[in-house]
Amino acid sequence: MTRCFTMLKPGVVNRRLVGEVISRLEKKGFKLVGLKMLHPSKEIAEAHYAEHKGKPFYDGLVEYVTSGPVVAMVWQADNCVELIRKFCGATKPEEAMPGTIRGDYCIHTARNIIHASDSDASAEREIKLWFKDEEIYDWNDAEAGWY
Ligand code: FUP
Repeated sequence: MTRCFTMLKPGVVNRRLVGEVISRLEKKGFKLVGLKMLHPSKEIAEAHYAEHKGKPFYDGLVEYVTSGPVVAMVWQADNCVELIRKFCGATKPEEAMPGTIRGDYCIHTARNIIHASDSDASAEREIKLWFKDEEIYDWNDAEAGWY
């Protein structure tokens, strides 16, 4: 079992798509082990996107992510990062396949509605950044064998 950090960006909350996106992730079979809504500080947004510091889109990205509440989640599954990245689709909406979250719900890269960790190492770093240990619930999954 591996974990993936995901974040529904402020546009998802504004557009009333929170339930829809979470529902799609749940139906796929990912196990939700952490969930919270918060308005990110500049500090956490900058730490989260540190690898992009200095790039032309960085300031706008931090401004967007701190512009309102986000929904932060931790999902668990075998090959969780790879599966969730596929499920989210390409970073650029014009490259994201229909049927993926980005392919179905956004038009602009800068508003691509969801973040998902891009490796197990990033997932570990991001989960530590956004969640306390006691906010993760590895509940007993009686249905695990059906996915
Ligand atoms: P991803 O891992 O798919 O979220 O993509 P990146 O880490 O490359 O980019 C992080 C975020 O920066 C994207 F979700 C949106 C934003 N971005 C832009 O606004 N313009 C770009 O050209 C690339 C990324």
